[in-house]
Amino acid sequence: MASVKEIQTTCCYCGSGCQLLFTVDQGANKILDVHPVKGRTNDDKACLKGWYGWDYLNDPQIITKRIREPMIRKNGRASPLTAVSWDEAIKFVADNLKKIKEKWGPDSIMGAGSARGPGNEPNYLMQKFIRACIGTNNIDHCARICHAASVVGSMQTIGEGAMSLSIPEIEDCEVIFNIGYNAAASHPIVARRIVRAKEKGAYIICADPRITETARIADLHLQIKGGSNIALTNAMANVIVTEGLQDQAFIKAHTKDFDAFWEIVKVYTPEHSAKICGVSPDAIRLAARKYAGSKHSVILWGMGVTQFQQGVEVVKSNCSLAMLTGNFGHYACGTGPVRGQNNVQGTCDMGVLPNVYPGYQSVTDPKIKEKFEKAWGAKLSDKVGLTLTRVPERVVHEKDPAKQIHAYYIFGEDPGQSDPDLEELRETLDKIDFVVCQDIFWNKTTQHADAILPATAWGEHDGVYTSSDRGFQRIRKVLEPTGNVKDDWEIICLVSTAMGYPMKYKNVQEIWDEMRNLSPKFKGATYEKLERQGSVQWPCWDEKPEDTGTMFLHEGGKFATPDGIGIFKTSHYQPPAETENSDFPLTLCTVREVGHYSVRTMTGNCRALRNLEDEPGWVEISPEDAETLKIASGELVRISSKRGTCITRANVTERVKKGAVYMTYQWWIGACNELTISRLDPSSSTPEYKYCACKVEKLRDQKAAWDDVNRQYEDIRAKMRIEKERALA
Ligand SMILES: Nc1nc2c(c(=O)[nH]1)N[C@H]1C(S)=C(S)[C@@H](COP(=O)(O)OP(=O)(O)OC[C@H]3O[C@@H](n4cnc5c(=O)[nH]c(N)nc54)[C@H](O)[C@@H]3O)O[C@H]1N2
Ligand SMILES: Nc1nc2c(c(=O)[nH]1)N[C@H]1C(S)=C(S)[C@@H](COP(=O)(O)OP(=O)(O)OC[C@H]3O[C@@H](n4cnc5c(=O)[nH]c(N)nc54)[C@H](O)[C@@H]3O)O[C@H]1N2
Ligand code: SF4
Ligand SMILES: [Mo]
Repeated sequence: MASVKEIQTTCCYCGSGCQLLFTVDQGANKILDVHPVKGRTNDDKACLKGWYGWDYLNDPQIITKRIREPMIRKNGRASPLTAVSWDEAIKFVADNLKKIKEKWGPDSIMGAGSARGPGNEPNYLMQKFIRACIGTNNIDHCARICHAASVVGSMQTIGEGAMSLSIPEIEDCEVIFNIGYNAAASHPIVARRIVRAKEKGAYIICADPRITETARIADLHLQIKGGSNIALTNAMANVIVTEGLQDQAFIKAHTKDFDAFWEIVKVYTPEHSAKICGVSPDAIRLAARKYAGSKHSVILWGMGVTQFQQGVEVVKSNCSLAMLTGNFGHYACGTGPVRGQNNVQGTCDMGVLPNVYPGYQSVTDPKIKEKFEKAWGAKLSDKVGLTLTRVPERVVHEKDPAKQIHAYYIFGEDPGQSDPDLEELRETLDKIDFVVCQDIFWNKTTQHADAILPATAWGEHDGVYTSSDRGFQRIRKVLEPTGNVKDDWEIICLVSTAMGYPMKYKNVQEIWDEMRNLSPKFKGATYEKLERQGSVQWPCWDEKPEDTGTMFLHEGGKFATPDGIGIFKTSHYQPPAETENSDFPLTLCTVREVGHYSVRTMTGNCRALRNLEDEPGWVEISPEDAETLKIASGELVRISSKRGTCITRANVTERVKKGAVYMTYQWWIGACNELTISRLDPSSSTPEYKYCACKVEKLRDQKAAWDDVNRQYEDIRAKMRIEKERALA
């Protein structure tokens, strides 16, 4: 008799937080069926990644393979990675980190947490390890290269960095202002809510330089020039004030600094901004009137806002637009920075950031520090730590060894694929004395590691994720892991203990409870409540069953700032750092596609998803540019910037405007981050992934180009130590 069991868990890809039901033959340790079931955010739906994205658990070895043994380089970077016992690997990591800490001090060590498979509990431990055992606040994660600008900009205006509303509320909004967000590809299950809102009569405004699916269903598509967001949002505010459409009572009761805001905004008449944005003044007027015309208006935004050096400024401007029109503090309105990864909201919640402990408690507040010192029995640093995008500065560009980063502990991230300007990143990794990778797959970063610690994947461990709308939800173990792997939390405990700061837990729930007791905002979100409710949205202050969590923030206009008052802020427009020029006449913007996910270690190893799309990816180019370059759709082309070059296929499409090309960052051969610029937003340190200058060249000998692609594919597979036959279609 097969021991067949049904187990519900949360999807491991995007922040939509869909609920999936696995049917498992536990005797055979085999998945029999997976389908979506009703959850708070997803009803009973999932996108194709939910349906098919678990195949990587079978390790089909298409682009990379699972790591099953701890590995170290016994004699420095030039020596090979060899499999060793856990004891030897842990000792090796602990000894090297200890040596570096003694020689160069705690601030010479950097840690990166993971917004992906591991979940909240191992991330809580990761920041605890870096802070209490190493003794530095140098801890960060991929939110930095993602929605950090949303956190910083929202904190400075409305006091809370997360989505103010919930995913289900979106369908009851009357006006959706969608700016720099492509839900159909990024959060398909959020996209359904946008479609439903449309069906219920909502007016949809889409500001995006491309014709996305949201643009297609929008009532008004503002096809603005890349990098011109703030000229648009300032002009919308200008129209609202000039035409007297603002909510004076809300402004008076709940906000401050309107006058300083107006000093900037008054310059941005629709006529002035129209020239910067490349849309008509009347379209801007219409957008402003519609947006201000409802108390159920929401602004949804994504990477088209944050991944610019002016990202934080646009976020502040978005929050100000919502304050200006009284669109905060009640059902179906507010601000929606829709967090990308399955657990990027959670990894921020857990304090895997250089400035805050779990629960967004400042590392510079002496009382808070004292609380954590007491709880953790360690002396903690009151100095804000390093952001991960500034690691290259502190390695390649810092000449004083005393100020350099000497060790990098990378837990569940692949900067070797996902960070900008990969040439510089590789140089950085190569110069760092000691690099640790704790991952489930061989990836581009593991190539540079001195030690590799193999972890269990989503589906092989328990825990909690936080969905984009502040919803804590359980993940559950579905399969028994195979190979010599350990849970992420256990690995961190072993390293910490070996370094002389003992950490010991029975299970993830014990870690969760420690975290809750130190984080007032999350205190009430017990495992019991999570079981009972399925999802608990923070803040949830009280363990009592009556406190079921919080659907929307800033109720009644009371903001999360210290005095409860919202602060108007915006900035003047600045062009992107690197603009088109005679050598590089096109602009490159990098985005995502629906079937593959971030660095693709996981979706690249799911057969159904691989069959949809494979290397070397695509570059979207306008018919006009393609004609000038004599490029046909499907042809291989070379694309280059000042920093690097790669081969990809041309997708000639009317969805993009002349002069601008788009790549997705999922591809290892068509790797757009060889080209991107590492220019950062000064206040959030988020890179300007969405804009740099490039050129596209026709490749006359297509056969030679395909041979090159195939060679590169084989080379990658060899580096990832794949043993299986090439499974390419
Ligand atoms: N050009 C360009 N680049 C970008 C972007 C862009 O728009 N354009 N977007 C950026 C954004 S928004 C983000 S968030 C980043 C994402 O970049 P990353 O965070 O680097 O990418 P991910 O694919 O999410 O996963 C990182 C690693 O986690 C590992 N992993 C998954 N589950 C587990 C687990 O349970 N345990 C352990 N130990 N490891 C696990 C995976 O194998 C993978 O190696 O990319 C950024 N890069
Ligand atoms: N399938 C899949 N889903 C994912 C991911 C994935 O890799 N694959 N990654 C996840 C992650 S980490 C994240 S952060 C989210 C991100 O999801 P999104 O925020 O949707 O990110 P992008 O697709 O990078 O960019 C959004 C849009 O910004 C537009 N844009 C570019 N420049 C500008 C500009 O100057 N102004 C405006 N207004 N728009 C501009 C682009 O054309 C694009 O349509 O997706 C998550 N979901
Ligand atoms: S929408 Fe996101 S959470 Fe839902 S199934 Fe797709 S990838 Fe998973
Ligand atoms: Mo992201």
